[in-house]
Amino acid sequence: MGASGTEFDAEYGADQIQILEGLEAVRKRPGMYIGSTSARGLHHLVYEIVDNAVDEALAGYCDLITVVINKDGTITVTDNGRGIPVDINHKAGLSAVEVVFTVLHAGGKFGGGGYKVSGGLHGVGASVVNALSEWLEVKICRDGKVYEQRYERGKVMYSLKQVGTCALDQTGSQVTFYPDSEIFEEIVFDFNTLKQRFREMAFLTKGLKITLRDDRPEEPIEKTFHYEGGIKEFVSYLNRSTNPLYDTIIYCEGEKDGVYVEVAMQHNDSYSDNTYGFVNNITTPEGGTHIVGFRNAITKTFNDYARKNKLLKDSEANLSGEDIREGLTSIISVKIEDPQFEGQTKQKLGNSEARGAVDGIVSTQLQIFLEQNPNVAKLTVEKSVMAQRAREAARKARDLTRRKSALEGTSLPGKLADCSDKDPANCEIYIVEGDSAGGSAKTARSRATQAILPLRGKILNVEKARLDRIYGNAEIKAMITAFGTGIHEDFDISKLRYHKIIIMTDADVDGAHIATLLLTFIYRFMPELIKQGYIYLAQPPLYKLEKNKKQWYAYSDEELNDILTEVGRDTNNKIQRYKGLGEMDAEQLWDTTMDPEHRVLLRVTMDDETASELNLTFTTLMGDKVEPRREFIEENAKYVRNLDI
Ligand code: TSJ
Repeated sequence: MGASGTEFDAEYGADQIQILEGLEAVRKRPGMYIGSTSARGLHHLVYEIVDNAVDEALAGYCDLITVVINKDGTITVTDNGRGIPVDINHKAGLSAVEVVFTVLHAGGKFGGGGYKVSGGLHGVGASVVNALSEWLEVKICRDGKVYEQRYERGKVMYSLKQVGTCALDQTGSQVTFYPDSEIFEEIVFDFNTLKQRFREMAFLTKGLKITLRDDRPEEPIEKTFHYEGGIKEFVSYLNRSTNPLYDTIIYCEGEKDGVYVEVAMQHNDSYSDNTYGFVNNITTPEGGTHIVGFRNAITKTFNDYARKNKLLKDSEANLSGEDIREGLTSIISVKIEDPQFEGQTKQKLGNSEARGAVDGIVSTQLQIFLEQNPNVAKLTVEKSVMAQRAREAARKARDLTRRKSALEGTSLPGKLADCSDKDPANCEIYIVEGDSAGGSAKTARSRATQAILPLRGKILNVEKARLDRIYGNAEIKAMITAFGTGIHEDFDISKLRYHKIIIMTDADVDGAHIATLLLTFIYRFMPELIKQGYIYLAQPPLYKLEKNKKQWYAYSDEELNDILTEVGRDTNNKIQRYKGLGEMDAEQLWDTTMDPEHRVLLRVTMDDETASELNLTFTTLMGDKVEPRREFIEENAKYVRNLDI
C-alpha cells in the first residue's frame, strides 16, 4: 500500500537513525532484552508476540489466538482483534504498525484504555522480536483491507502495503517470524514448553481461546485452551489430584487505585500452601506486594469470622497465616499499568498500591463469601485450628528434644533407673508396666547394662490423641528422653542410648494391649527403631511348676504340658499361673524374664515393603477389638530364644 512510503524513504530522518541504533543495540546485547539466547530466550520471542494479542483480548476485542509452529520451523501468531492500526503516527511519522515493530518499548503504548500485559517482565515488545528475527512478516485485516509489511533483522524491507481485501467484519493481526540463527544457539521450538505457557495464559484470561498447533510432524498436533471460569478453573486444575475440602472455588475480583485484582482459592486436605502470584500474566515466584496483601487479607478475615462465630474462643490465640494457608491452593492475579519489579531476579512486585488493592478487595469479598457460605467457612476454620494445634505441638516437641540435647544426661526422667555402662551396644532398657513390677525389675536387674523405666498404668493411645496431648503425656516424654534419639525429623539413630529396648508387660490381654500401645507409639514416632530391630518384647512365663523343691517355668500351655510329661503328673506338682509380673519377686523375675542367659525375647520386625500394611494394622488394632491384638503382636514379632547365647 505504501501509505507512508515515499516521503520517508526520501528524507532519512533523525528519528529513523535512532530507531536503527535502538534495534542494533538489541542485536548486540540480546540477553539484556530477552534474558538469554538459549531455548528459553527463543521461546520468549513467541510469548512477546502473543502478549500483544492477549492485550487485545484484555481490551475486550479479541477472543481467539492461534499459534502455529510451521513445517519450516517458523512461528505464526494470529488473533481476531481489531488489527494493529495502520494509520500514520504523527509523532514518529510512521505507520502505527511500523512503530510497533521498530520502536523499542512501543508495544501497546498507544491506543489507551485497558490493561496491558506487555509492559510486564516480558513487555520488551514486538520490536525486540523483530530485531532478533532473520525475517518477520506482519499481516493485518482492517476496514476490509489486508495489509502487509516485511522486515529483515529489524530493517524495513518495504513500507506497509495493501495486498488484498477481506470482509469488513473480518479483522485481526498476524505475525510470522524466523528467529535469527546468528543470535540463537539453536532454533527449535518445543511444543510442550509452549503448551504449558499457553495453558497458563488461557487460565489467566477468562474466555480467551488459545490454540497451539504443531505442523512439523506428519500428523499435526493441536491443543486448545479455553477457560470460561479463568483462574477459578486454574485452581480446580491445580487441585485436580487432591481432595478439596469443599466444592466451591472462592473468587474475588475488583479494581482499586489502578490495580485490577482477581483472586481464586480452594482448600484441599493436604498440608502445603500453593500460592501462585501473577502480575500482568507473568508469574512472580519471589512474591511481592500483591502476595503480602492477599496473606494479610485472608489472615484477618478468617480470624474475624472465626471469633465472630465462636469458632475460636476468646481465650484461644489467633490463627496464624500459615495455619489458614495449610492446604490452600490460590491464584493471585493482578494487572497494573506500570509494574515495578524488584529483587535479585526482578521477579518480585514492588508497587505498594497492589498491596492495598488486593488486601481491600479480598477482605471485603471474602467476608461476604464466608457469611453466605457458613459450611465452607466452618470447614476452613476447623482445618486451620487443627493446623494451629499441630504447629503448637510440633513446637513443643522440638523444644522437648532441644531441651533434652541441651542438658544431655541431666534431664533423664526421674523414674528411670539407668545402667552404668555408657556404651549403647551393651545397654538395654526395660519398659515395665506398673510401679510394683518396676520395683522388682530394679532390684533384679544387672545394673551395669540394664536400665529400667517403669510406666504407670495404661499408656496414651497415640492414634486417638492430638499431638499436643501426646507431647504433654509424662510416660511418652520419659520414653523419648530415655531413648535419646529424638522423634520425627529430629530422629537420630546415632543418639540411641540402648541397643535393646525391651517392652515387658503382663502375659495377659491387658499386657498385650499396653505392649501394642507402646509399639504404636514407637512405630509412629520412631519407626526406625523397629525397622532396625532394636525393639523387643519380653516374655514372662505363664506358669511356674514346683516339685520337690525344684522349679520350672512354662511360657505356654504346650510347654507346661511338656514339662509335666517329663516330671510326671502327680499330686506333688504345684502349678502357679502368673497373672502378672507383680506376682514374681525380684529373683524370679530375673530368672524367668531378665537374665540374658535364660530369658526369651521376641524381636519386633518390620521391613520397608510391609511398612504401609503394618501402618494399617496398627490403626485397625487400636480400635476397640481386644483379642486380635495379642495375635498381631505375636505374628509381627520374630521368636528369638536365648538371644545372647
Ligand atoms: F497476533 C499477534 F500476536 F501476532 C500480534 C497481535 C502481534 C502484535 C505485535 C500485535 C497484535 C495486536 C495488536 N493485536 N491486536 C492489536 N491491537 C492494537 O494494536 C490496537 C488496535 C486498535 C486500537 C484502537 O484504539 O483502535 C488500539 C490498539 C492498541
